[in-house]
Amino acid sequence: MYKLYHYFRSSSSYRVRIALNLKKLPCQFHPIDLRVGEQLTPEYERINQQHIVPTLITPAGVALNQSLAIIEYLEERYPTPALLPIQPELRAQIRAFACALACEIHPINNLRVLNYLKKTLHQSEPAVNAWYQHWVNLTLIPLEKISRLTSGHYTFGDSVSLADIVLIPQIYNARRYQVDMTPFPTLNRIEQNCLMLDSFQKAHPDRFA
Ligand SMILES: N[C@@H](CCC(=O)N[C@@H](CS)C(=O)NCC(=O)O)C(=O)O
Repeated sequence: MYKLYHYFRSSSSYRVRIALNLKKLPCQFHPIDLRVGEQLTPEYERINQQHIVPTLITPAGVALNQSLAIIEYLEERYPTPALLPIQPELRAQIRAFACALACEIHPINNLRVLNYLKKTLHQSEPAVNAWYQHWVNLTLIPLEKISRLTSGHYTFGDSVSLADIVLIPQIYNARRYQVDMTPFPTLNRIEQNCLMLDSFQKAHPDRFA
């Protein structure tokens, strides 16, 4: 059985929960409460030296870090249902979409970055929210344009892919920070379609609050 160390509202944890559900892998969930700094304890450091969630422990007891690496591991280990198509060009485009979210937006809007703005640089709540919204919009605007060209029922055609797994948690997070989502009708439509799936519903933060 897999064991996932996660936090309910963490978007990178949410990604892995969706992937585990899509692959139909039973998993035991172990909450790490980021609000009280549980990610900073020496116990957690043994399995995640970066002090961030998620960490997936394999049935053989190996600790895996970094959500995209974990999802790629699951894809290699359990190829069906596939989260990436066979065509190399399409695979690269889907990975690029996922990277735009996971590597451009996420690192600068992460909890520790927002806390640094608040606590160390003494920025006000509205200033921190403006920071968050600015960087989300900068990437969602081009992703809306891309998804108009690539989407069917989901971000790339009619099969759920890595792109959807990364997109849906980011949209959830954007709503939490009051990002106006009305300029992104295609992304909203994809979100609605994904959230009709059991694998996405069961991974939703509300289920773990
Ligand atoms: N690139 C990492 C990001 C992981 C990450 O930053 N997780 C956040 C929650 S979404 C975290 O644990 N933050 C703790 C902190 O900022 O102190 C991944 O994809 O797994």
